[in-house]
Amino acid sequence: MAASVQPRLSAFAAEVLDGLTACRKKLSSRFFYDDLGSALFEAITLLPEYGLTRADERLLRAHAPDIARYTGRIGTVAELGSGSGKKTRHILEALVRRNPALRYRAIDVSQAALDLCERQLEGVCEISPVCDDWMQGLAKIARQRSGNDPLVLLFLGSSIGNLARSSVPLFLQGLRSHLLPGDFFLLGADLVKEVRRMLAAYDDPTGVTAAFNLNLLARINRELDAEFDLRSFAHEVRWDDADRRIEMHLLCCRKQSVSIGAIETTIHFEAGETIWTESSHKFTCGELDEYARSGGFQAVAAWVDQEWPFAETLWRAE
Ligand code: AVJ
Repeated sequence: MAASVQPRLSAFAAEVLDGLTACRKKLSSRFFYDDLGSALFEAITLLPEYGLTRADERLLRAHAPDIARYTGRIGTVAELGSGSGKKTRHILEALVRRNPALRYRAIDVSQAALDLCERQLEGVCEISPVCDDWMQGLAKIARQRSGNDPLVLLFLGSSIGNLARSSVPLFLQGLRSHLLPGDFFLLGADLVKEVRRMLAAYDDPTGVTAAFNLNLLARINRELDAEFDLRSFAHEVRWDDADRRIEMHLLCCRKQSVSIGAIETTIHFEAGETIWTESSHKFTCGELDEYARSGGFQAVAAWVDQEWPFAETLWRAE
């Protein structure tokens, strides 16, 4: 009999197989952002309880001229994740004044996200997006640099919070390896604040964040031919004081088995068992300064929002 040809699993299918057959079930928060998930995240940024995005934008709007004063004339602004373009506009407008030939290079795996961002920022400066994962996209930009003007790398919105704390130094060293001495790194990071406020930011009463979390199971149903009954799972949010992070879980409310066609597997759940779907770490300013050093950067300046403790920190590559 001819050996059957096993189609290679997609990254999502491989993650679902790994994560749901582990002894503590988990799924990577990377997979939240399909079209519906991205739309739900945009809705989250409008929630009164989720102060993070507004704090980030307030800081960039208020301090873009200060940031430009520190960086001076810049040739390229690169960004990890394209975002909506709304926050980045402030930085680009301040920097293009010092260099009309400024080039903006957003890096994202989603072409749709890049298209949207490009439309939002049309006319501000030259835009050339890079559709790739962060590290490879940055490597490409490093190879294609021309001229002697330094580069500013943006990593906004506390996306860094999704990384495990222990993996942050290596991640930063990876970024640093694609930069030259004199380049800059602008990092937006959410700070530790009252537990009550942090929990509310991830557990809004309208249920938008719950929908964002549950959409991960809906996505498995849609893309991997599975039969999750979404109504038997509940959104759960925890604060881990030791690791200073918000955790999101999907709590299984009854004992059940769920078949997932694309990976030819049935997953068993006990009542009360959870799937861990996200960690959002929260930082202190001192900790961010230490990260700068561990990554081969020197902390140059930091701005903190008064309404919603959130930090914008500017580092220079050593
Ligand atoms: C986009 C990763 C910064 O962790 O706060 C929002 C995602 N998750 N609500 C965060 C998110 C639940 C967000 N980041």
